[in-house]
Amino acid sequence: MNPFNAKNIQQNLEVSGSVKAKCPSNIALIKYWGKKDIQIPMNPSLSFTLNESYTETTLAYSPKTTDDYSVKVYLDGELKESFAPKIIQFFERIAENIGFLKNFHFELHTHNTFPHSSGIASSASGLGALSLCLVDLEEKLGAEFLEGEKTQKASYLARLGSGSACRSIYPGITVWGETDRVVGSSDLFAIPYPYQIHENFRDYQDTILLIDEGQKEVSSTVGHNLMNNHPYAERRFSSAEENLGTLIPILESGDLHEFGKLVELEALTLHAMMMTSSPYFILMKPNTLKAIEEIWKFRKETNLPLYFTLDAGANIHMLYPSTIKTEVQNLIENSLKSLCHAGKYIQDFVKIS
Ligand code: 2P0
Repeated sequence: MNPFNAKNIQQNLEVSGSVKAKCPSNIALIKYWGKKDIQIPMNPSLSFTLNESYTETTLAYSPKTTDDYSVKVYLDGELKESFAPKIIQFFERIAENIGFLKNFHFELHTHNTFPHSSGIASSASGLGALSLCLVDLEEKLGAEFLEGEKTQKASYLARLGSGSACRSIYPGITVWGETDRVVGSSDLFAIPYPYQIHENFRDYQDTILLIDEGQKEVSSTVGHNLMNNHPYAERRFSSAEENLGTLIPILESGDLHEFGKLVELEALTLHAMMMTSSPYFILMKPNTLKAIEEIWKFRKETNLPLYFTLDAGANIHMLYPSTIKTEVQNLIENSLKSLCHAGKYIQDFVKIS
C-alpha cells in the first residue's frame, strides 16, 4: 500500500476544532527548474530552510454534509476570496492522500512573518504549513503513523501543492529529487541532508536584498514550462545533478569560497535558462547587477566569503558565515541599502547545528 494514501480514520467526523502549524520559506542552492506531471522534478535540488521567514497557519474545521470542498482563507484576519481556488485545487490533488477533505468546512487563518510581494515565495511556507496542519489533523482524527512517516507525508503533500514547499518541511539543509548521489533521496518528498556538514556553515546567514517588491514577472508555472523544449534543458538537468555532487564534499570540508562559487554559478545558470528560453525573460533589474558588482568588489578587496544566490526574480540572497556579520552589515549600510526598494532587506539564517 502507498504509505501516502489516506489513512483509516477511526473517529467520528462529526467534530469541530482546529490545528496549528508553522513552516519556514527556503532558498535553493541547487535549483529546481523544470518538472513533469505530477510535480516530479527534472533534477534534484538542495536548499537552506530559513528561520525568520515563515508562515503560521491555523486550520479550523467544522462538520458538513455536502459533497464538495469548502474553504475560506484569511490572511492576517482578512478574508481573501481569491486564495480559495488554489487551495481547492490542492485539495483535489491530494484527495486520495487525505480522506476527510469533503467532510469539513475549513477556515484557514494564515500569517507570514515576511511582507507580501517581498519576493520570498509564500507558496513554499504556506503550502508547507497547510500540509503540516493536514497530517496533524489526520492523526488527531485517529490515523496512526510510524516514526518519521508523518513529516514525510507532510513533505509529500506539500510537493503536490508547490514543488519547493516539500523542502521547507525539514529544517537545515534538505534535498528533493531522486539521485544516486544522495542516499534516500526521492522525487516524491524531500529528505533532511544526510551527510556531514562542516561547522563553518553553522547559523549561515541569508540577507535578502529587496531590490524589487513587485509581483513576480514570471509565475513558477510559466517558468517551469519554459524548460519544456528548451534547447539547453537536458544539459541543465545533468549539470544540476553534477553541481549537487560537487557540493557534497564542499559541505563536508567547509571551503566557503568553493561553496560560494558553485552557488553563484547555479543562480546565474537559472537566470541564463530564462534568458535563453522562448519566450525569453530577464528577471534581474539594474540594481540587481549593481548589487552583484558591489558584492564582487567587496570580495576582491577583503577576500571574505560573501556570495549570492538568486530566486526566479530580481532579489539577491547574500550568503555568508555569521563570523563576518559586522563587515557585511557595513557593506549593506554603505553600498547596498540604497539599491533596495525603500531601503528594505530581510535578515535571515539557516539553523545548522
Ligand atoms: C527552487 N524555484 O528550487 C526554484 C529556483 C524558483 C527558482 O522552485 O510550480 O513555486 O509550485 O512546483 O516550487 C519555484 O517554483 O514551483 C522554485 P511549483 P515552485 O526553489
